Amino acid sequence: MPQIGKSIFTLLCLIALGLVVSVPARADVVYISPFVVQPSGQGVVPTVLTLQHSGNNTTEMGAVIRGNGVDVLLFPNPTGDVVSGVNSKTIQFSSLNTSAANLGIFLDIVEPGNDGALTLTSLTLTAYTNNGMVLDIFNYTGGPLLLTETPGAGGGRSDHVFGLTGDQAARLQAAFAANPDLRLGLAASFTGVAGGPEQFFFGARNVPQTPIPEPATMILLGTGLAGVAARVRRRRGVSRD
Ligand SMILES: [Ca+2]
Ligand SMILES: [Ca+2]
Repeated sequence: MPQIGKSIFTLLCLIALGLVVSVPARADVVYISPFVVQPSGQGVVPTVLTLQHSGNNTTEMGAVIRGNGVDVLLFPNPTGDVVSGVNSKTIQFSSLNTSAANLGIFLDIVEPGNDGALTLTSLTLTAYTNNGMVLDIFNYTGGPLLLTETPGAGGGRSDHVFGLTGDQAARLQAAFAANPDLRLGLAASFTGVAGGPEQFFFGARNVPQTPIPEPATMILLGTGLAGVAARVRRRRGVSRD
């Protein structure tokens, strides 16, 4: 697609995201911290958006929105970065069993490139009714954010988490109280992408993180287990030698 056409298409997508109704976008989504949850694959966590860059393209962008009672995928990139099916779908807020204040937008990076990092350039959480009316829009406006994948992780393990500011969480909670069918959609974009797919899923932020053993710890752990096994064998008078 020519550059001008791409720009217009991107603009149309942004209009579809933010200007369908006159809800002003605000700086409401904030980066919280690294956060490791594992497993975090399909069917285990409520995945909302999965992006996969194409070929040598180093950007990833796309969105899943709600319209007329069905989910709609938006592909601002002509390469089509949104992975369809269960990988990208709006999520009913009630199914998350968490408060808006405790809502986590988890990111599972898969970035096997040299730097193991990518840069998040935008992130927008949108609340809809089930039939697609926009209730509220929450934007990350913190500027380009360099994010590194948890070493040795790959897919199926989240790396970072975002959340809502306190006052905006209260807005979402109020919208949910008034609209029990409230659904959440997501839009995101990255640069510096060499791998993928990148997966976003929702969850509670007050869950325990998955401990990631350091390599040295794992060696010690292995040695310790071998020692325990040897003692057990001696105690039982069993020898495999
Ligand atoms: Ca990961
Ligand atoms: Ca990278």
